Amino acid sequence: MWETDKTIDKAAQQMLKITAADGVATVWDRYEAQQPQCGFGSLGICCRNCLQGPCRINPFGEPKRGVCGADADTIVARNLLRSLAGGTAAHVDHAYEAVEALEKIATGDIDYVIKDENKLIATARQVGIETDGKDSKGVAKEVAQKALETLSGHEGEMGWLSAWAPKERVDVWRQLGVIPRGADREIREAMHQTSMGVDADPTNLLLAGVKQGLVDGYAGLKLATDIQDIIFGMPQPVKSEANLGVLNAEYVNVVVHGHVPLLSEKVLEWCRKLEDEAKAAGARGINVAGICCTGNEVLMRQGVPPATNFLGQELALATGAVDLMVVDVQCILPSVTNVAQCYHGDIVTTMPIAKVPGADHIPFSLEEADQQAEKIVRQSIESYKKRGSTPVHIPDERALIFAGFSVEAIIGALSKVNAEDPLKPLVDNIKAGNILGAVATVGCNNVKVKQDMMHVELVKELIANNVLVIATGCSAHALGKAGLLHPDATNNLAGNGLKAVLTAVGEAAGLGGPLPPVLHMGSCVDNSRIGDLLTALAGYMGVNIKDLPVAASAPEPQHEKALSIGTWAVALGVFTHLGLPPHILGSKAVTGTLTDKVEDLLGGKFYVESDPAKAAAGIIRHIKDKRHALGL
Ligand code: CUV
Ligand code: SF4
Repeated sequence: MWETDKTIDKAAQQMLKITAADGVATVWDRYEAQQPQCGFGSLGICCRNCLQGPCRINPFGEPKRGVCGADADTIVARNLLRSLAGGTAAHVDHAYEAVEALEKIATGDIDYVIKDENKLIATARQVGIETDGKDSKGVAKEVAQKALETLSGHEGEMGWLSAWAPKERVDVWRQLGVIPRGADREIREAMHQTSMGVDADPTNLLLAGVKQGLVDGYAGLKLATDIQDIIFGMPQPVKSEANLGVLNAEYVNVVVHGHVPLLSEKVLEWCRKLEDEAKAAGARGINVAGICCTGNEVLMRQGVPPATNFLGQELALATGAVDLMVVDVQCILPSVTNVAQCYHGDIVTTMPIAKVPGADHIPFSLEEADQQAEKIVRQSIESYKKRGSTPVHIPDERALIFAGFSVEAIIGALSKVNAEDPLKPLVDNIKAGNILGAVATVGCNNVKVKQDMMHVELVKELIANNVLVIATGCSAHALGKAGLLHPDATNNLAGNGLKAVLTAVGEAAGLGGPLPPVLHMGSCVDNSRIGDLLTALAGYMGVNIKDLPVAASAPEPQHEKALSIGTWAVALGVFTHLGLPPHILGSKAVTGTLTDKVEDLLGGKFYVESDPAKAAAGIIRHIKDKRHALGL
């Protein structure tokens, strides 16, 4: 049963048998072909930042220094800072796309609209814009202007951070000298700082890493979420289904994959508009499904079913039922074109910075988004016509899920229990111990971990112990496929205290049953929603975020983005579990700082544990300690 060693997802297991029988390589095969992976790289003690290298440090003896004299601590810290800058750049560039769209909406140059005026006004006020007597386009213009300062301001404290971060945190960060200026300046500085012959001080490099975490949190995640909510609307609870069984052989199947909803929302619109053309081509209609975080975006706001998470992207194509996969940026395996060629379906890239050999490229622009989305959807119908006798294997696996839990939606549900004071029922139940604490599970799949296993086993253990779980990213996908985004999981798997609370809230909110034990809060950039929730909870309880009985976990982290998000969480004061170590173990100093000493400075730290039961125990121990310190 080799396929059960690779993934716990039953649909993925079926598809792996098919790709193996057909001799089509997947991410798991390529991982095997990479064994053994380089020990120096794994430990982070390889440097190729200048042409005198590459230099490698021998962890067991000589040489202890690179050609220039850099030692293991310097090299590890420098490599980590570069990774953090890489992850941060990805989120900030994503946020920039949304800001640019808002700016062009304000000037009337594009066919997007403002869907959530309330969020626009609330955002404007929070960042210090006077809104009285201004129309929404005028306000949008000023919000976009402020956002651009956060992205590219060269001096002063980052506006989006000042507007949203709790005062206690700002003081801590100011003391450490890590409050960022504009995002672009900080990312540029990190690249400079890590270039040959600049910074050799591991502590200074790690503090610069904290700064990147703050850039990621405020100029990446928070800014992207805020602007996307303004343009596409605030998520509200939706019902959907997850896993490859959401593909339908009788329909034209379009898969949206990547991260930025500017394109996927338009594609969805055009799939609805061109339904009749699909029918004329012999299909029953057009079926849209999502992969990775753009899948989460259109799930949260439109109920589009997620087909699979990161490790399943090739397997979706191997069903033979995907007529077209349209991608934007991030987490796209270059191998998708090869798999599509072996089975069926067109791969369409859309962004100037993300092309894949063998794919069709239809450049996306805000000005011509409609024409391009129309073209893409038409191409999917043409591709459907060519499906012909391609064998189609769609695993009969799909789980019912609930998603769309923005902070506003959660408060909305709680206000059905207490309209005047919606956070009171939640906090009362935390204080009474019915809810032990809360954990956010976030982030990716990683081929080094059996797909979804860490996410699912960890969360089952947490909810059985009355820990409320909120989830985003590929973690939410994993939990959805495993049935944990559904009220039945509350009834069957949650501890009695948690079950009682979720049932009371669910019934008051008119769901006719409990809320799911895991609340799906969105994509990776929507981790900002988790930050907002923690800020609100701490404010309500009159304590600091670092004192709350909460934790974060990236059980199967893969992308540099997961590291920058995790660093932001630690900077907020959150105990942050990683199911795999980053490439830092070659420096005892760096590892010791991040998993221990940093707690004295920031209140949060990293905790690495790859066994789900042990990780759950470690997280629960932390939550109990925090409860104890609060006198609970
Ligand atoms: Ni942004 S970053 S594998 S899609 S969560 Fe999924 Fe989420 Fe990690 Fe990529
Ligand atoms: Fe080697 Fe120093 Fe150059 Fe890195 S920067 S490759 S350690 S000489």
